[in-house]
Formats: sequence, C-alpha cells, structure tokens
Amino acid sequence: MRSTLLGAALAVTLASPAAASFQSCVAGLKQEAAQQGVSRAILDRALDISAPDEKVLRLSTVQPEFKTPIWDYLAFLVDEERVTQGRAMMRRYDSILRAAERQFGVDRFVIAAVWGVETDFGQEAGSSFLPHALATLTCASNRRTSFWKGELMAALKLVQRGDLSLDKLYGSWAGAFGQTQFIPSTYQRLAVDFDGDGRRDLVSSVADALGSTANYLKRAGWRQGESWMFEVRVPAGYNGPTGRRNKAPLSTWAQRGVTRADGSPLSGGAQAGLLLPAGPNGPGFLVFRNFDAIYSYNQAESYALAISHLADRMAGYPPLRTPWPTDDPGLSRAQRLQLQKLLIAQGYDIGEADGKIGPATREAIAAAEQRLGMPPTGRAGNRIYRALGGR
Ligand SMILES: [Ca+2]
Repeated sequence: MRSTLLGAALAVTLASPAAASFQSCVAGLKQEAAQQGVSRAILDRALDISAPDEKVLRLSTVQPEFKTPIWDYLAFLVDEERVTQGRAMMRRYDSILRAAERQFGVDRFVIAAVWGVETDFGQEAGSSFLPHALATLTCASNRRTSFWKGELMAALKLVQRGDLSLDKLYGSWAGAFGQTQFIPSTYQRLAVDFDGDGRRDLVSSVADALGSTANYLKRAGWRQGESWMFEVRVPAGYNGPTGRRNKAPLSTWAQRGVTRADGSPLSGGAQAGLLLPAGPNGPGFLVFRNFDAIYSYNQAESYALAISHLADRMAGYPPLRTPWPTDDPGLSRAQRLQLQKLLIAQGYDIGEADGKIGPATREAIAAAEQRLGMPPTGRAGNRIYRALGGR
C-alpha cells in the first residue's frame, strides 16, 4: 500500500511538477482547515481535487476587452421583463420583504432589486463548485491568494457549522453564491437565519437571503426612511462639482441650477452627490448616503445605479426622463436573444442563442455591420438590431 502511494506520488511528480505542487498546496489547505475545526469528512469531499479548475483560472484572468456603455448596462439589468417579474416576486414574498423592512429599516424595494440584479430573483446563482474554485485560485493563481484562502476557509466553516450542506456551495468562479451572491466571509459575518429554522441558508431560503441582504445594507450604513437616488436635470453645459463623495445639501444643488427631472425645484438640507454617468447631456442623478450603502455591495457606481433604478421602477416610478446621449440605445434581454436568433438565421455561427453577448456574438455583429455598410462596432445595440429586422 505504502509503496503504491509513493509510486503514484512519484509518477505525478515526474509527470508534472505543477500538478504535484498543486496537490501539496491542497493538502496544506486541508490541514489548515482541519486545524480550524473543519472535519476530515467534509474536507475529503470538499477538496477532492487533483488539478486546478482551468475554467476558473481562465475566467480569473479575463480582461474585459469591451467597455460596456452605461446605457447598455442599464438596458440589460433594468428591462421591462425584470421590472414586471420583480413586481410579481415582490407580491409573492410580500410578508418576508415587509418583515425585513421592519426589522432592519431597509426599503423593501431596494432589497428586492439587489435580488433581481444579482441572480434574477434566484434563477442564476452560478455553477462553480466553490471549494474547487477557491482552492484553484489559492493554489494555482498568483494574485490575491491569501484573500481566496480566507474565502475557502469561510466556505468550509459554513458547512462545518451546519448552515449549508456541501452540495449547496455552487456560485460564481470568484466565490459569490446564494440568492443574493454573498462571498463566504461576508456570509459568515452578516448572514441571518430569517425563517427561524436554525440555519442560515442563503441558497434555498428566500427569507434568509432577503433578511441577510437587509442586514448587509443596514450594516453598510442604510438610513431608514431616506432616499437613495433621484433623477435630476442640470443646466446646459454644466461643469460644476460631480461625484458620489462630493456631497452638498439639496439647497446648494438648487443654487447650482439643478432641478428635479421634471423641472420642479429642489429644496432641503439632505446631503447628496451628483452623478452624470454619460456627461451633462445625459440623465443626472442626485445620490444620497443610502446609495453609498448599495454601492458597497459591489463597489461600482453603475451597479448601484442599476439597483437604485430597478427599485424605483418596481415601486412604480417611470423610466428615466432624460434620454441617454446616443442615437444607438441598448437592448433588453429579450432583444439580445432575438438579435442572436437573427444572426443565426443569417448564417452566422455563434452557437446557441442564449441572450449572453460573448466574443462570438460580437464578432458576428461586427461582420453583419460590415456587410450592411455600417461601421463595425461589434456592439449589441439598437441600430444593428433594427437593421437585421428586429423590433
Ligand atoms: Ca434559515
């Protein structure tokens, strides 16, 4: 037995020093987790991995070669379909959302909007097995390895603690998982058992996921009853202060010529910053302390704008008043899917239509644009959509 094991280890070493070093790294992770109280039974099942997950490594090094315009990003995340479905989900989970709003003081439309943007209301939570993904990132990537190791340990402890079984640890390649995509360390710190069954299960329990999101936003500084954002209009050619952190009272913004989107005056002392994500000729937004709480969920202003706007739309507010400064607006998810079908019908080989605009779709769009005598942008916008017969 002993000699067989040694033989196997030797063979691996001879075959590939990288594989052997990966395996010894994983063995080290198991030992460290065991010392932190995770059982051998859990570890043997969780870290039954002999080579890095190549897909995770690939995803972790992808540089976004395509800068998404803000109007594309919002057209995708806040389309009519998501607004309608969001309203239906809010009716269905009304008592949970109201209970979370009461207990944590966080507006229920914002809680639901996080859910809608993160996983399309629980439908797209990711398919990477977290222990393998995080072990891969710890042992085979060369960036942020101590961060990934911490996330791996946190994930294993959630299982050890009895919050989740191993087979629920599926999420994004970078470790975010569950209905509202917490990373394991955040889960460990801030998840709550909101349905009262004794376990914090943000994968299968909508109540636990929504309660935990409310708790997150509360801890991020949410102020009960205050605004998060509203659309405004700035004077033509505005070149005054902007930025989330450049906050001033509404009365100061009024002096600078800023009005509500419908032209009505601003007043009051609430502190807000001005965002002009597409410059002074596009929609403007005054954003408040609660916007910063939403921002902290994913550290991106476009993300916080999408959550804020989806919350408003689900609450019954109209679409943005000021159009984006483009003659080629973005597409909804349904239109993206339709665009792919139109490309396939024209003979472009982009695989199956799935509504996800990847490199193959972008190449086909650029080719179609060229064929139609349009500048080849590769972007899934309204112009190519119409040109191919979409409506
Ligand atoms: Ca629970």
